[in-house]
Amino acid sequence: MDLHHRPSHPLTTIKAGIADAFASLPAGEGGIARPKFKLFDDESPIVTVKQNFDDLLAPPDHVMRQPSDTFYVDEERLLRCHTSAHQTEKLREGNTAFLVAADCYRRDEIDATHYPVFHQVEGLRVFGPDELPPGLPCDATHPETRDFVCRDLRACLDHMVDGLFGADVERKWSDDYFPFTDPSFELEIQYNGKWLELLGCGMVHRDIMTNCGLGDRVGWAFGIGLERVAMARFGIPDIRLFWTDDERFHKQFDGSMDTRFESYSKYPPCNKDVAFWTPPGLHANDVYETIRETAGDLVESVELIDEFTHPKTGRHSTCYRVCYRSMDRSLTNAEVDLLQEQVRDRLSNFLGVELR
Ligand code: FA5
Ligand code: MG
Repeated sequence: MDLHHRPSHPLTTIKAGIADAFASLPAGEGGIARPKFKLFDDESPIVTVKQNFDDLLAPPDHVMRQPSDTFYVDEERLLRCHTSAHQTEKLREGNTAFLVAADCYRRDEIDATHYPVFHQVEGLRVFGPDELPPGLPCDATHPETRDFVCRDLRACLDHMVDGLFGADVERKWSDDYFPFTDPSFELEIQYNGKWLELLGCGMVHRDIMTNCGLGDRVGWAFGIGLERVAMARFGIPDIRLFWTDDERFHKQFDGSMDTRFESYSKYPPCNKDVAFWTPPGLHANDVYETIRETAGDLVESVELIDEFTHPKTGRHSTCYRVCYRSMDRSLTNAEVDLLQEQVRDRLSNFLGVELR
């Protein structure tokens, strides 16, 4: 479950892109310096009900508390359903600017954009009295202080979105609700003609600050889903692909933010070899062309795997491996056998080769 630790995995790249954005924030309003955000990305996925819900002020009847929505380990412990589960312990440990990257678990619908395991990055920033513009009280109920914290949150997240998607991407901020932030917002971006929900965020609820011994401080927090970002940024069509061991997926990613994923079929391939005596002057492209004419898009690749010249007769033999694979369905053996028969017939009838 440590996809975001695998070198060059798209989720690792997005995590790094987010960390980079928070390391390169422009100065805040009035030139106020930015703190250094510490990255935690090795927290155990098993957390307590207290960490995941109670400490975050989730009401007793919150839907996510139900075993139908969350994976419980026992009555006291569960697989975290969001990285917010680490907010209060990190605050109590004295961290005032940090990111938490981790796998999260939810019983959710399973489709192209939902998966029971996904990844989030949490971000949290605490402001002390000397980090607010002059004259603003460090008071979470003060309207101007609230406005300032929300503006700062938005500026930081805008900078992050600039880094992940470019400054031109269209964004939409809406009010949202989370028990642990007040006020709360959601950010969507325009992607492929649709609004894509990227993250939830808000001003850290003052009761949380108080419970963590920070009643005289204010702060903001956000949580962003990494799969959504990676799918949009790299053009990955299905969330299940993050879990594949297929080299055709992984070899496309090298840690660059500019990768455009090229789809390949996920249906099983079927290899068939064909060997023949090659008449002088026959070009390999003629072989490829003949096979393509016969089997069309059901051919994924044709590869020359063997060739030799007979020591006595001087005749030349070649062997090609044809990989059959449909982009949209599983091919039956009978179907592939028939295609291969047709390929063999054509090679002998049209190219005049002698099959071996
Ligand atoms: C939260 O999880 C809040 N903890 C976010 C937050 C943090 C708010 C801090 C305020 C302060 P939400 O359930 O909306 O919020 O999930 C946040 C993001 O995680 C979503 O926008 C989405 O990108 C991603 N996400 C949620 N569920 C799934 C899923 N099943 N599969 C993939 N991504 C998901
Ligand atoms: Mg949401």
